Amino acid sequence: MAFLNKLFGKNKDNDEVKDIAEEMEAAVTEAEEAQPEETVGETVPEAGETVPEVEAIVEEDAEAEKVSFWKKLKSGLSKTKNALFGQIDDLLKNFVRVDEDLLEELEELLIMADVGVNSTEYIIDELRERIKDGRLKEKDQVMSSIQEIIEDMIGEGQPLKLDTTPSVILVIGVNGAGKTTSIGKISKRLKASGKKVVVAAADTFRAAAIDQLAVWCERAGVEMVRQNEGSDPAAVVFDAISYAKKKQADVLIVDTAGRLHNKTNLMNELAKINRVIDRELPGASRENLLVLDATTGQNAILQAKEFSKAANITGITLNKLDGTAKGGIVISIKQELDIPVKFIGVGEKIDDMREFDAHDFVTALFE
Ligand SMILES: Nc1nc2c(ncn2[C@@H]2O[C@H](COP(=O)(O)OP(=O)(O)OP(=O)(O)O)[C@@H](O)[C@H]2O)c(=O)[nH]1
Ligand SMILES: [Mg+2]
Repeated sequence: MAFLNKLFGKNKDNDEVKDIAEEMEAAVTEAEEAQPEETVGETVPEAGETVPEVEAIVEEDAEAEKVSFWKKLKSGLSKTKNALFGQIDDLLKNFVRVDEDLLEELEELLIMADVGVNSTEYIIDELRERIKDGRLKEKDQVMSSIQEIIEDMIGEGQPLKLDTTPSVILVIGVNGAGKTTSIGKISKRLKASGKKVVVAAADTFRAAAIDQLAVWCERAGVEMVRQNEGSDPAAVVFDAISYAKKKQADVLIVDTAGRLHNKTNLMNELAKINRVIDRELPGASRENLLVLDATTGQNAILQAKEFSKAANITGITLNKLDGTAKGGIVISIKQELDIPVKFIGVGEKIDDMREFDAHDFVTALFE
């Protein structure tokens, strides 16, 4: 049943749909057994044909998934919200007018909440500007003004650019930032959108790194190319590129080590992997995703500056937003690095990641 396979591929973990699909498949088999061949064609939808009831369930499920992620995002950002906006709320209670004194206190709060010095200055200057031109008069407009300013600062989310077959996503970042986990999550999302994904296990340094990645690939239902621990990561990437070409994969995702004997080794290794990709896949769409751990706050900015020396970072995956009060780092990233945040992670499970949406993010912080 091609259309049922298609359905499973589209939503592999959807037990409800799977159950219904299985029931339908059983019913179809029964019908096939009971009836002559010619009449079966009339009752069984052809590949690609829509089955309205099942389509509706798939849509409902996507909606439910969206709602559950929104809840996770909101609860994940609650510490940041309390640390930052809860305090702004308290601060506003002590002020009657919107004046320089209030701005000064606000400035301190924003800096304390990991919004970063430059971003804070920008926000305060914008507020001052709004006070001057009369857009901000009452203190109950302060919060919505900050919300608007932050949303403007962060800008629109930017999707991955994966135009060629294969395209390449190189995943880099310090150890423990969540690279391997993110690869599992991203692979699942890409697969669900119909892309064929191959993953290269190019973190050959850490014991068990390859097996850990294999588990994530299994969960995501994608193939992985591996060599032994200790082998040359660039050679793994070379193999994986050949395999991706042979299999006509849409996307090759490369896991890398977060720690080597020293930083220079790490950066040299990344540069070498980059050269292999450039040589073997000239003209391919490339994403160099830097994975950052939101709980490290401003330190994440320093990491980004360091990694920028080894690779042209095209996007950031910001993980562990759940349970940190340092979510304000998103604002700093945009302001200080001008690299788009492409994904955010709010948990350890395979569905705990989404494409970054500035409006959703800021709304979750303020609502
Ligand atoms: N709470 C939470 N934990 C996360 C998130 N993303 C990753 N983690 C956890 O962070 C830890 C490290 O994740 P990995 O994916 O192994 O990190 P890595 O960057 O591959 O680490 P190395 O391979 O050592 O360089 C794991 O325990 C993950 O479960 C997230 O969004 N939220
Ligand atoms: Mg890893």
